[in-house]
Amino acid sequence: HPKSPDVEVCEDEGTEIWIPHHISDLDKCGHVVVKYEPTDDPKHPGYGDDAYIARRAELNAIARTYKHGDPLPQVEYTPAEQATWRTAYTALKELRKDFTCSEYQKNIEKMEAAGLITAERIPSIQALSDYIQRRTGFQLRPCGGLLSARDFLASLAFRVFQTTFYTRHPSKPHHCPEPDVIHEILGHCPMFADPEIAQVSQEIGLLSLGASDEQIERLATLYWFTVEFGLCEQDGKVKAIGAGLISAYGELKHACSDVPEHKPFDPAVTAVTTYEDSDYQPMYFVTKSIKDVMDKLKTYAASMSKSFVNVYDPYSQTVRQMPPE
Ligand code: HBI
Ligand code: FE
Repeated sequence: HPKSPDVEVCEDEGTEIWIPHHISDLDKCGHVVVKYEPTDDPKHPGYGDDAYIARRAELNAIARTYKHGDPLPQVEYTPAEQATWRTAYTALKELRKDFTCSEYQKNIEKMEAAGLITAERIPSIQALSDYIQRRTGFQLRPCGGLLSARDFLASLAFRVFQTTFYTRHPSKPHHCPEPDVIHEILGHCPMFADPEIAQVSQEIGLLSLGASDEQIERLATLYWFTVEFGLCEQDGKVKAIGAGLISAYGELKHACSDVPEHKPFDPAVTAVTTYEDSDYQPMYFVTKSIKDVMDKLKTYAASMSKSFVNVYDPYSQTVRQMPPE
């Protein structure tokens, strides 16, 4: 089910919504939402492809057995999956200079120079996780598909990013209606190596812990329009900061063109804007910088009605709920 795994009364702070307190509690935050799956969506490129569906299910099943502290699964990708990766990677590399933000370019270039990301094969998720952890403390853990927004956002509070392992369908190497490993690696990983995006992501995660369903919806929308589909101004142009754009050949060019509407990022407006998750966005929010996202998020957070604030202690990898000051 899409909500929290179970409901407990937290005696001292009075919230009735279960939250993960320790990073290992994320083992209970893997609830999958059925949406855009090849099994039941005729628009999914893998619809009706039994071999693809079986492979996707196999990789999701491996992901779901993962427990905090386990080594990440070392998947042997097939030659066909490697070919899909190569096609997507090569095409996106061409667009990088013109359409992605400088933070992305700097980080992916470093990862390429270190031999972590190459055209030849799908990178090791463990090696990427180790790399990102050294830069921003973010780590990757496997998940079995699209998660409930509550579970997905909760992990961000602990600087953990839930990562899918299956690849997109080979007939559509430039697009996938759901997250896939190519989106995670090319879209998210280099951005999670950026300290400011890491901070924005964790902040949204912390705000989500113990939040009402309505607040979760707003925070998921903020995440969607920034970390996933955000644009920023750089060198007098709009450039992608969002992973959903950076990893999608068609939508990346569309987003930075004059076709869609561009509005200034303002959390109070952005959080209540409905988004398109089955086609290109008709509208994108543009921020001055990633730091500007963080500054505005802080102001927005102060306006949320909350009876507690969540504080993360990185030494114990624990979240504590404190009375607001
Ligand atoms: N689950 N695995 C996964 N990946 C996502 O990007 C993701 C998700 N669940 C919910 C979700 N994104 C969106 O609701 C975000 O806006 C939070
Ligand atoms: Fe994503």
